[in-house]
Amino acid sequence: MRRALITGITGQDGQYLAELLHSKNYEVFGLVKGQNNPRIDMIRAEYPYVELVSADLQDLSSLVGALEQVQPDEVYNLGAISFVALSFKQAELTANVTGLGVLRLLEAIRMVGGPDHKIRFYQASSSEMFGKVRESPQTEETPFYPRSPYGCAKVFGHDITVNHRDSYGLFACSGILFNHESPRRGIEFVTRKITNAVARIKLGLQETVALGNLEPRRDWGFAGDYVDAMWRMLQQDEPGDYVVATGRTHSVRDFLNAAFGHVGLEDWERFVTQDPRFFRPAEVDLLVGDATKAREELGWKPQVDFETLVSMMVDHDLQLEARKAGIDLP
Ligand code: NAP
Ligand code: G4F
Repeated sequence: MRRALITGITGQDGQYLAELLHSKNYEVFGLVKGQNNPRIDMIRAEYPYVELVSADLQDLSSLVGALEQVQPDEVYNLGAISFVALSFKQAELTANVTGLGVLRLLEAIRMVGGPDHKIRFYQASSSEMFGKVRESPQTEETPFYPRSPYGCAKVFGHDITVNHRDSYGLFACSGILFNHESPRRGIEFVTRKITNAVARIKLGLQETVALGNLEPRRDWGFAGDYVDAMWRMLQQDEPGDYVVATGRTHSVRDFLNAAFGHVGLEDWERFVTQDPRFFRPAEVDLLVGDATKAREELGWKPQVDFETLVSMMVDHDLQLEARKAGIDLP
């Protein structure tokens, strides 16, 4: 059995990747941080096949210890401070975890993986690195222009991954993933914030939702599709960097339209207010990716389109919120 270590196991992608690797007969190990992390119980209950290992991306010796214990064939580095808005308020923490954390993990792999560098490494890079985009659609060759401390940290993580591949011959891949969502998406991100509010408004549990800028456009895909691309990258003969995207872009306004429309509330403007607290010091206005390389070399293409994704998330939140409120759905 192959052994995989996932950092960020408690996050959205960590959960989908654990399921995928388990279905492929891997032994799955998940790195968890903290002394009484409330999300550990959720992982134990819902993913009982995942073996948990304690470490932190801010602590090199803990990463060396985790790798020595697990002896993985593959390491997927999904752990990060991943919320762009938070990165403006906690920039140093973000640089430390999201940026330097990648270097620490790569160095730990060099130490534990030995001269043969048997451990394959995946880095969760981000379309946020393109920031103020230099061209559209964005490809693996598009220059980076990050617009947030998070984006800057991800650029460092990407560059140090490429550097360790070039310098030490590590099998290290960087997946430049565009936004991907699901019912497991954190409630702080705009898609889930909207679908949860739509469900609660439809059920009469909430009157309005306060948002920030409605104009930015994102290339939104389904997280379950995107973890498959991560795995495919580590099965290639040679390591490389890949854009993973749908090639379609929608505004936050479009997302609102689709989400409220799904429950028959076409006049969504009356349920949405705008609050300066949710605007960012600098915005990424437009992201749209060209995943030709992933399609041609990995045989990857997205299975879930934008409309299906929105419906899936709204339906999930309707069930969730109705159950919590003791409401019987028709
Ligand atoms: P997420 O739900 O926010 O999960 C982030 C994970 O990082 C959590 O498991 C969190 O653990 C862990 N983490 C935070 N600080 C850590 C530390 N100091 N040491 C170890 N682990 C730590 O993120 P996601 O959406 O699944 O995304 C996965 C990765 O892909 C992230 O690196 C993200 O930046 C990147 N990415 C995401 C997207 C997207 O659209 N989802 C797009 C491009 C790239 P706790 O639960 O214990 O806090
Ligand atoms: O959902 P978001 O917070 O995602 P964002 O900033 O695009 O970042 C996500 O995708 C990146 C890939 O490009 C990942 F690397 C990153 O880890 C994360 O997963 O915001 C999307 C857009 C932004 O333009 C934001 O300004 O929605 C806008 N927005 C408007 N009102 C809002 C809100 N975003 C949030 N979170 N909350 C609002 O109330």
